[in-house]
Amino acid sequence: MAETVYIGLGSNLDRPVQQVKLALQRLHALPQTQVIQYSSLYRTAPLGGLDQPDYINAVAQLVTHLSPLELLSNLQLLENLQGRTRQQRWGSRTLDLDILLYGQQHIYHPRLTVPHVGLYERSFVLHPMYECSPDLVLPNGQQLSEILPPLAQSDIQKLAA
Ligand code: ROI
Repeated sequence: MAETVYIGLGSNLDRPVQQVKLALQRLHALPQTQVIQYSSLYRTAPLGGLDQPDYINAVAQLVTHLSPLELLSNLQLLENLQGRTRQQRWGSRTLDLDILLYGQQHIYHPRLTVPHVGLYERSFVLHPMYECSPDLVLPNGQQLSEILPPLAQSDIQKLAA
């Protein structure tokens, strides 16, 4: 069965705008998967270790026939292609590709937790996701629009296209 999934993209190393744009292009080549749309790019203040550069974040909406773990493996290949080494928790990274939502499913697996940990609090995920799907209902039953933090109060800034 095809599922609608949302992927979070993030980079704060090695020309992050280019890293995220390249990754968005590479999503089109995923097997058994169609890219439906993606958000603008956002410049965001680092969450966690503050002694690191700002991030570029974006969200892509896909429809896929891949299972969650197949999708994860494919995304990890793309991360590796763009020079990601397993880095410190909370540290800088050239490319992060996170499965934010996989349909309305809750997944608890040693390799994968969906919805992504922190999804409900992270404005750098919620705002780009809202741009893709303003009417989205989250797996906990909440409307995305209801939990969207005010943009003015968030450390995030939409980049010009
Ligand atoms: N902070 C921001 N702003 N964006 C990210 O993508 C991001 N990713 C991370 C941590 C280190 C939690 N901080 C982040 O993994």
